[in-house]
Amino acid sequence: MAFPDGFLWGGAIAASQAEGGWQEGGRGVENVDLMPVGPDRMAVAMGKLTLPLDDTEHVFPARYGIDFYHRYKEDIALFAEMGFKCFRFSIAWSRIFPNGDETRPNEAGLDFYEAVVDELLRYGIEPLITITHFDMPQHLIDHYDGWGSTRANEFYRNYLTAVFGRLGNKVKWWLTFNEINLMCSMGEGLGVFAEDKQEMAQRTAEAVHRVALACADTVRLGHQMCPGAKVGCMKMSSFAYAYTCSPADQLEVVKHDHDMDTMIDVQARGYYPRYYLKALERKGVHLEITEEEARLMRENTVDFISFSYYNTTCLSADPNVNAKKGGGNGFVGLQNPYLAETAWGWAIDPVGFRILLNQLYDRYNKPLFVVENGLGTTDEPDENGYVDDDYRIDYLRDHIEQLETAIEEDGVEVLGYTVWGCIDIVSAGTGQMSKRYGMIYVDMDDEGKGSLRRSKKRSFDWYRKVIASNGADLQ
Ligand code: BGP
Repeated sequence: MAFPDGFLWGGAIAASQAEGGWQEGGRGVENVDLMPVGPDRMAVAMGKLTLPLDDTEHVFPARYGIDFYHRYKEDIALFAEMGFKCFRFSIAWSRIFPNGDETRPNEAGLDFYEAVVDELLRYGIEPLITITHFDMPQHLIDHYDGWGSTRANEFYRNYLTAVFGRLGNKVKWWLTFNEINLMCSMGEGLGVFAEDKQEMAQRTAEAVHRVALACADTVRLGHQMCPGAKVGCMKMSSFAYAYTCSPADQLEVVKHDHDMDTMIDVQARGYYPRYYLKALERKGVHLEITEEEARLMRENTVDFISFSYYNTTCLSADPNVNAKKGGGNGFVGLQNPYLAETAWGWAIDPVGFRILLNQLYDRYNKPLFVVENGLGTTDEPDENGYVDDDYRIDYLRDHIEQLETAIEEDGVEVLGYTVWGCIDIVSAGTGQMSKRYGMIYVDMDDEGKGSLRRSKKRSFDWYRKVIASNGADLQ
């Protein structure tokens, strides 16, 4: 059998897309609370538009999510019924440090996560915790420029210490920053803003370096404070093909990969890749790395590599290429004429999944963990809330088959597989609820209206059988 004993089948969510309860338990305001559903969402994320906290023109889904904050017991019971071995969720930083710069943690926030962990363990489900999934206390952005601040590492260390201190004896699996390559690809994602281009480049590199140090700190403290802990990094897959076999197109792919690999290379190898340092030099950016920092990074590399995989894309060096723009997670290239697409225009590419698994394993020679994969689309429930989602089963089956082949035929070492949005949650990219990934339907619309009732889709029973047979029964 391809899947090893103890393979961690399960599902994944993130705090800002599921929890809600934004003003409960002492939680502070976060950047994600100010991101509305609809066309203004990305402008806010990019710092081009600032909405006041009391804005009434927009709907802000991170404030209510799917109310996991109050319903986690009911939801975890459903995950247990599916037979989950593992459940990935993230901690909202502002539940632990509401403003981010306090010296003592908010105990009520820690209580909440400990209760979630205890509930999972009660069913024998391993928690897999993303320490930071796109969120940051808004106070740190307003008053300290986020990761642009020289105090950012001190604040983050307090956060890590509080979380590991409370959960370290119960949780073995940890992830540093979600999709760190996306988060670090623009200064705006780090809370850094500057009018002048050169200044922005300099400040972004400094902020990125603080994030790299925070990752090393996470591994160091995680190993120190959590017995037997495994700490991994998390990459947005960003897999691109050359649009044609022209060498110029292939070179575009190499450059793109460099951009996307930097933060994973750092965490896996313990130092910056030369292509990154050369790129900084070309931009006239000076990055100072002290001997102590270099040692911290060198001595605290991650134990495994995790990643999200939804789609692939294509790149061309020709600005006038006759091809349509494609959609995709986090990064947009050209449409691939060989592949079908989802309703949101994301190319469906199960073989690309196998290729990526091979590439990552060849590059890092560390175990992999697939922590996000799934189909985001609309569902039509019947009057009982049941959804006949064969299309979702097809997507998942095709990907799991390729995963199996990568393990069995290519010898890739994989620790687990968690379906993204195993219960319907709010989309990170668009803020829509109508873009659903779940095997559990949640009755709520894009405005946040609905009964929030949970009901099973056809994929619920299908996934239960997949897990029960350890991947042998995919029918
Ligand atoms: C990744 C994120 C998730 C997630 C997923 C699907 O980028 O880590 O938070 O939501 O993609 O994207 P979307 O929600 O935009 O469909």
